[in-house]
Amino acid sequence: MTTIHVLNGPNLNLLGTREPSIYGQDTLADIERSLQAKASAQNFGLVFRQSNHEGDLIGWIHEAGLSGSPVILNAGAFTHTSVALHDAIKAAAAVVIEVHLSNTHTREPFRHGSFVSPVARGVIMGFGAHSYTLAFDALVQTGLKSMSS
Ligand code: CA2
Repeated sequence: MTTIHVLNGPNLNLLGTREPSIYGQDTLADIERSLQAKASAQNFGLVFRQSNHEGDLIGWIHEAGLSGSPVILNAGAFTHTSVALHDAIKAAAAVVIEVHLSNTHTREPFRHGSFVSPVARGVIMGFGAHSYTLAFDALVQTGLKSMSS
């Protein structure tokens, strides 16, 4: 059984409690529930994690990539800062779909860049919690393995 890893970065544990006009009303637990339902219905395993620490995310990307498991990644603000996450995705040859709740291009200029995008299969942003379910469908429909291997 293929296991899809959904990895969430800093501050996403606060989802649904503040800034609903930007991030929506759903909590991270709500998002986990809807992805778990999709995964169970389609016979996939699901690992759903959140951390405020860059090193945790790097370790989890290694774990997923090296075991051949695809990743749906919302790296939060590390998206815009972390060469280390970029390197981890490359080093572990992880298949990554980058997701964001908000459309970062309509926001502050410091959110316009991404160190994840150049090493991601694709990017889905701006659809709130629905970005995650779209990413799940995109991953399944485009194949769960690396296109180069
Ligand atoms: O839109 C996204 O999904 C982001 O990855 C969310 C990050 C932000 O730094 C990125 O630029 C875009 C921030 C997540 C913070 O989540 C909060 C949740 C509730 C209240 C405040 C922040």
